Amino acid sequence: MLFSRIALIGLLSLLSSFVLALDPPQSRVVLTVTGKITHTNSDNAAQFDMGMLASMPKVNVTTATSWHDGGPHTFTGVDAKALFDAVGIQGSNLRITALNDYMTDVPVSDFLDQGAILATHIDGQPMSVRDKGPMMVIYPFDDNPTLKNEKYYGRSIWQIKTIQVKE
Ligand SMILES: Nc1nc2c(c(=O)[nH]1)N[C@H]1C(S)=C(S)[C@@H](COP(=O)(O)O)O[C@H]1N2
Ligand SMILES: [Mo]
Repeated sequence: MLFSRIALIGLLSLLSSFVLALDPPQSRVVLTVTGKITHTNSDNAAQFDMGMLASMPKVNVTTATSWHDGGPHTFTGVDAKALFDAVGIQGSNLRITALNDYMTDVPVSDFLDQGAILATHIDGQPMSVRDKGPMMVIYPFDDNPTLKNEKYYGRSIWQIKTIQVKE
């Protein structure tokens, strides 16, 4: 009886580790998530290549921004909720760092309540590094003009490289 209970617990934890497991990246890592997360695929980090990001649910925001010419553009990105679930997020703040070492803190709630997205595509095309890619935080500025201020401009970080999940 005791043995079967131990066996059952062992089986369940084995199953859940399969269900929760994050596959290792197969090509160049474009995003590394660290900090307060429970699902990792390398040393204390969850690493993503473009294929892994592409396989996640997508969200769109159509808006003009101060950094993109020619009026509104449609930005497409990974559904932040899916990314947060994939890493087993345990905190409510993100310290995001860019390739140029620019850094900003973005509350998780900006993605869940303010409609911010982690954009990887503009008008259907992948965002190249010279075009503020591979990933940029985009807020729905046109839908919600109260976002048009320095607080949210400062959080609109492009060329994202790492996300550290904090308390
Ligand atoms: N990667 C990266 N993202 C960034 C910045 C930066 O220097 N590098 N500057 C931030 C700040 S402070 C603001 S106000 C906005 C606009 O910066 P800009 O006015 O220099 O275009 O982008 C934000 N995103
Ligand atoms: Mo700024």
